Amino acid sequence: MGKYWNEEIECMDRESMKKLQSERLAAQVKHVYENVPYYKKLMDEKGVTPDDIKGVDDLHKLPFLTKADLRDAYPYGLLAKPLADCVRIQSTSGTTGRRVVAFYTQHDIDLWEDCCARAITAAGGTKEDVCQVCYGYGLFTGGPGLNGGSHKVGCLTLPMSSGNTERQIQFMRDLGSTILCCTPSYAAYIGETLHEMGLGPDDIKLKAGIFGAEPWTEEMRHEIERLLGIKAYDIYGLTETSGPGVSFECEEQTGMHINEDHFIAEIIDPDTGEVLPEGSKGELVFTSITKEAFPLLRYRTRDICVLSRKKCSCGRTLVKMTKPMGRSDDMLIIKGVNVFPSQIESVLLKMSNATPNYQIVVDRAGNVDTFEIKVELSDDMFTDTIKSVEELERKISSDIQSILGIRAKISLVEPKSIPRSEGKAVRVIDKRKLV
Ligand code: DLL
Repeated sequence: MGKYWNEEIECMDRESMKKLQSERLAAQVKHVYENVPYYKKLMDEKGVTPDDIKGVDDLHKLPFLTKADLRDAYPYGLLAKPLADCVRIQSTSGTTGRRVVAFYTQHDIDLWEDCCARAITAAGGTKEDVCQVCYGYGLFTGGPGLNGGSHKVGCLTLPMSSGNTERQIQFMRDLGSTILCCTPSYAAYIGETLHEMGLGPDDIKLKAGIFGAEPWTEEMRHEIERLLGIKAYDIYGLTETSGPGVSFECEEQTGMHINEDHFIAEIIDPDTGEVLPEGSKGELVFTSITKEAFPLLRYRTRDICVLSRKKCSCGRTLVKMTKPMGRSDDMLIIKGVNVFPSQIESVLLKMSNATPNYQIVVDRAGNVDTFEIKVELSDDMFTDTIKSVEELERKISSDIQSILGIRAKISLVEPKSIPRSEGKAVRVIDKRKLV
């Protein structure tokens, strides 16, 4: 097997790709207009009909879709196929209230897994490889997506999920894993644990890793490569557009190729919605042109990045996106989980003896995120017994964990001790310097 999973598509000339995208886009717009009343309404409001969308050059005429639309339409309002034709749902990590539920037909799963197969192949994977998947399995798309891609390529697949790191390393050694798929922070943790066990890269057979789902720096890439003795490849995606595999890195490691036969990418000004020319930094917007059950048109990802069509030495012609350089909303990714400050606020508002004055402090210890929430006590509570303060701390901690699925260190602080700001409150202090 060569270095491409689908050479015809991955190396297609621009003109042919645009033609393919245009045909698929026109058919997709018709499909959603006829099958999703929510979309029909949005398009009618904008005065656009499927006849107006003949190809990629007409894309800008379509309305945007946002996370707020997904919430409004939850759970079935954006389904474009009968439920009986759907075979799977997946969902975003740890978020209640803002949960995104994505639906898949068998055809959608096949396409998604195909995208992941391209990523694995670009990282050097073949049917000779042993692929250890330590992304979470379940509603999160990481485990199922890379698992499916690994099967397609024909690798021996180890569906490990995350956790129990020493056992991960033992399997890795016993079965001779050659490819590792997980979040970059977990990869670094596996690397550190390997060294703590008195072992090093020579004691394992790993050659490549496929890491994504959260921001990571070039420094972190080098650190993981050194700890595990591998080449580390980035992979990007979001639940709304299937999951991982929307874009993937090749051996040049200078950005991720977008699977343009399935997703049309645009960069817009997040404030005005204006489409920006290639090379501009702005918000990434995706239109999925092949998905049947949950085909989002002009979906605003809130991820800020730059697109480039500069020739790539790998031979692929698929447009490249930089690593996301931040977000145009307030979403944080902590320990791989998407966290909105409003979720924390909603927990605090339910407590009569804590105030909604809080500050989230995120940092990195080694390569692991730390997550602390400072909460101001009410005046009454401040003079209360230590026992009742501890009880409040425990209650906040368990409510946060049940909503987010991750633990936060709760620090109850004196009334009025969190600095007040004259403009917007500074709710988040992110010391991780990820971009
Ligand atoms: O994180 C899908 C995924 C799984 C991607 C495994 C890669 C590997 P969500 O939980 O919906 O889906 O989170 C999507 O995560 O909008 C980005 O902000 C962020 N993100 C995903 N990949 C990367 C990456 C999965 N490579 C949100 N670098 C996206 C930086 C990333 N941020």
